[in-house]
Amino acid sequence: MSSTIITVAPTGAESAKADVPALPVTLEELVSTGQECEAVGASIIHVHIRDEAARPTLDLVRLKETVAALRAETGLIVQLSSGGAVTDPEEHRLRVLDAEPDMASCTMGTVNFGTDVFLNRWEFIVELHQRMQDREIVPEYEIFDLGHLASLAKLLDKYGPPYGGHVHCDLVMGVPGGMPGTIDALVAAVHALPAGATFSATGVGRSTLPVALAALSAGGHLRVGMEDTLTYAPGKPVESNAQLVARASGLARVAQRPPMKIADVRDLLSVRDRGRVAVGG
Ligand code: KMH
Ligand code: ZN
Repeated sequence: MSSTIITVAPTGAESAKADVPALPVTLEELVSTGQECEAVGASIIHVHIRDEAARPTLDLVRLKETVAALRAETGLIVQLSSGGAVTDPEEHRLRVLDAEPDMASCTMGTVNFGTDVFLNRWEFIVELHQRMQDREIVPEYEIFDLGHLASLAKLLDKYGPPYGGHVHCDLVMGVPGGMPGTIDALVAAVHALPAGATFSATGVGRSTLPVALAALSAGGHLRVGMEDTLTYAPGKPVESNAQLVARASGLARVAQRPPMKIADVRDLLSVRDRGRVAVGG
């Protein structure tokens, strides 16, 4: 493995703009964030959007505008979150696919999420997986806990591989209620990946750096961003998503696995070229 996929998750659904002024919440902020992150090594953008009051939304019109704008203004692979916020109903989460992103997340099971529950029923997961197969959207299987990899094995066995045939997972580590952001947990998860799968990893909060270093050592890829990390160093708030991507690119270079070119990421993950659509087009 010669280079590193860097995914940026710039916004998430959990932080409030009022608390985190640097969080990109408007379409303009998201596009400029995408451009800045692409310039310093990101190849995939994992997108949660906000409404006019900066609250999380899965509004389909806004999602379509977002996909079109990111395609027009950046070269990034656009991955929409089908996870949304813990309060989003299943039908809204399935509807995300109608925005025809390049990729979408597909969380492989229920997990306690702080004091909330991020619910992902088996039947819902199957529906999401099958709709992505039909629409030729590449899933990123989100793994919050080791048992989610057992569910992924069962999903692939019973319902077949995703569009393009390649399996890519993202280990989301350190969520209170999920697997811890430790090297032991990462190694256990890597051992349980489907044969031939690639993975990225992200460590929430303080586990960001240990998880990134462990992922690189284990041949994995990186996800960073303000969805997962708001503190750059003790007492130092993150200034921008590009700051986190630049640090990830630096780590990848030190590991002699520099950021992967977007065209190579498309090939590796079998992401379809849906063409560039003009904003508003
Ligand atoms: N916001 C979390 C409840 C995903 O994007 O697919 C779910 C999440 C996972 O962020
Ligand atoms: Zn997300």
